[in-house]
Amino acid sequence: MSAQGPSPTSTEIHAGIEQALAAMRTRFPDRFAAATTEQLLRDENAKILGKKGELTSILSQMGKVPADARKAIGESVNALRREVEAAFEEALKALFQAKRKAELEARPFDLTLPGRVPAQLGHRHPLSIVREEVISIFRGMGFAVHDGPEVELEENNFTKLGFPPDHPAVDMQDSFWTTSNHLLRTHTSNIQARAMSSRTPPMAFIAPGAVYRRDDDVTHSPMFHQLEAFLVDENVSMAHLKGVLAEFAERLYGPGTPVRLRPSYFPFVEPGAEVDIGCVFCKQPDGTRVGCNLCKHTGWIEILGCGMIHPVVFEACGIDPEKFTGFALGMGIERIAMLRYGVPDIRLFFENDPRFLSQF
Ligand code: 2U9
Repeated sequence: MSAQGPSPTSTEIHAGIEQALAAMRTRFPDRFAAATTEQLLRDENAKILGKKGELTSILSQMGKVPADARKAIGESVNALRREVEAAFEEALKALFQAKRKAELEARPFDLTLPGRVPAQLGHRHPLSIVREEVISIFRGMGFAVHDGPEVELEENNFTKLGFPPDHPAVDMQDSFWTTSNHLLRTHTSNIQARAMSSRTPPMAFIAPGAVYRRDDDVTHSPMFHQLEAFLVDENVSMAHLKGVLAEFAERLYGPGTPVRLRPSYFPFVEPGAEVDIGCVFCKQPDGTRVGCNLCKHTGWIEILGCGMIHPVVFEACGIDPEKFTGFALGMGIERIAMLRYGVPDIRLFFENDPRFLSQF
């Protein structure tokens, strides 16, 4: 017999535990509600669920409970634990929301402030704009688009195009040689030389790309871009060439743009011609051209060169010149862009100065 009276029976212990659990269940919502900061809430949670918490101490009495009652108590304890955990998460969320609300109310948004201007968006380079426009015009006429290497054999760049070895363009001084027989292509005609050497006509394609020449002044850059058009079939005549030129001029510069051909010499064509269009800068509403600085007061502007492919070129590329004829034309993309936008110096295209590029 102890001084405190008889020790409780296991049934009494069981009842006592259930009572303690019931008391905790009614109290913990108020305890969480009274915690006004995250730390207070966490402390309160630890007092219930922590290692030395109330629920843990209740569990420590389980040893004194008869085995057949342990299952029921275990279930009650686990149920209460889940309720407390859920209530803790709820209370934590409510605290965060209240804190955010207080922050927003303390620093209200000023809806009258101007929005932040997004970083300036980039756009295509003026040369890309013009190149894509020219490509799309030729694609519309049924020409395919072909590519080729920028470092090329002398054979494909000069020999097959009928350049004699002593032609000034073949000279060391005028081209960028990488080895004794390789150079940076001086025109995109290497693409045509390759196409003719590996395939048989008919063929109609354009060859756009970068080309390299030892030149550097306001209208010449050591690297610039060409676009050549090329068509080979039986019975192709200069009339087909003129038809393509007229269509091209109208699509690029507007309906009714006049075109004229002036005889000229290029080693890979015969006959060869330079093509002018009626000046787009001094054209009057009645269609007459009064002359301006850009057309040097002639009313005409040169835009490209062209001609009928020389039989010698066909022979050098293994195509029968008795059976096939064809035309070719070539233009400098920079020149077309300079005329289009009134750019006075070709070097501006390659300096990447935002003050220049942002104008397009
Ligand atoms: C092959 C046969 C013929 C392409 C042609 C031109 C005339 C021409 C210049 C325009 C300005 C070069 O960029 S530029 O300096 N080009 O005048 N190009 S005929 O003739 C060819 C091409 C390939 C096999």
